[in-house]
Amino acid sequence: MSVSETQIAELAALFGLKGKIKSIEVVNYGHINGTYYVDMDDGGTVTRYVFQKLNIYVFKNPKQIMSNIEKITTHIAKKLEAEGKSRDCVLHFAHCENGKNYLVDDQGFWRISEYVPNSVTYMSDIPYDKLRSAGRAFGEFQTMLSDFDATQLYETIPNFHNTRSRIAVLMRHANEDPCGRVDEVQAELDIIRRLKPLGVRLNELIDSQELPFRVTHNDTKINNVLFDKDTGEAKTVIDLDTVMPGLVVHDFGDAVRFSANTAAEDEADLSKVGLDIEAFRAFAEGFIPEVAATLTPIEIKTMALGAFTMTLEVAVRFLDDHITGDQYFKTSYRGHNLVRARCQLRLAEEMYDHMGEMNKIISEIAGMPF
Ligand code: GN1
Ligand code: MG
Repeated sequence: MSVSETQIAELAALFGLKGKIKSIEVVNYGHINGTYYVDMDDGGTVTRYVFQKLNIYVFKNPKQIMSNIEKITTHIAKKLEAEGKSRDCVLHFAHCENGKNYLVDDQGFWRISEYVPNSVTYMSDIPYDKLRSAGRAFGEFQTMLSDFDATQLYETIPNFHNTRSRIAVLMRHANEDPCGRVDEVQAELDIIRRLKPLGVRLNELIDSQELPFRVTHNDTKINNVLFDKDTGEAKTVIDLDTVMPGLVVHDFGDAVRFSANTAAEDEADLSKVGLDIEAFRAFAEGFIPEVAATLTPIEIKTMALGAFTMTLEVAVRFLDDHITGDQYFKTSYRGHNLVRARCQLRLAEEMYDHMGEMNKIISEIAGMPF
């Protein structure tokens, strides 16, 4: 995907940005949207902006996403202001003359946010103190939204973290075999069948209304946290596309899935993949104390289950994308989604085997026997 300088200049003008384009850089972190850093030079003062073209295959209703984001960022900004905290702790989006925080052109659906200055992200080998700090940031994000009225939000991707329905969709596609790729994934389908009873446990607790929905982030990869370059502390939670009603344990779990893997999310050598229990502990030490007071005991008791469930679920999603022709996640090579699925399945198995150990750590941190 490429974008021309003329087009970026047109967008900059329509969003009312000042100055001339100095440079454009393609950013390759996320698996979904197209992202560019654009430096604008206004008489010698250079300001960086993040231009994003939303993936409308994934986000069928991008205007609803931007409506959610507007409400959430306004809510958080007001709280930060009341507490006298820095405005960098929440993203700011540019608005066009008509007051909208997005623009549709012949290329797609665009939005622009201000780049948070002096910030850095981490992808892998994240030091434990940084994980602890990221845990605090996601925990704080959760509590800042604890009094937000969830009925104001659109459910932008229905069933996003409905693990049972994700597995059902995968099995249906496995039967249909639209790309002739199902023969090569029988072993993976067997692992999913074996892990499914525990994988749908959160669904059962939702059905029985033992677990409450809250406003959650739903995409808590550690590279969705910006750290301050100088202090090393996490300061801003980004990627607000999937903020909608969900389980707090999904947010905890997805962060652990990403950060407590001894290997990258798409490691092909499965002997390198495993659970880094100290990384798990570090993230939990940051997250749990921030949220504990607002949660019910069962939400705390299912944190480790959340980690296992999110890992299994994303494996299911990667495998589903592989057998249906790689339409959802961006891939770098043929078979990339299968490699990702295998890696995540191995990690899910590891978590399954270490559930007792993970629960013990949560129980210690929360000061709650279970
Ligand atoms: C996608 O956009 P990004 O890369 O932060 C995906 C998440 C997955 C993740 C796996 C909207 O997140 O749900 O967990 O890839 N986002 C969406 O790396 O589907
Ligand atoms: Mg995302």
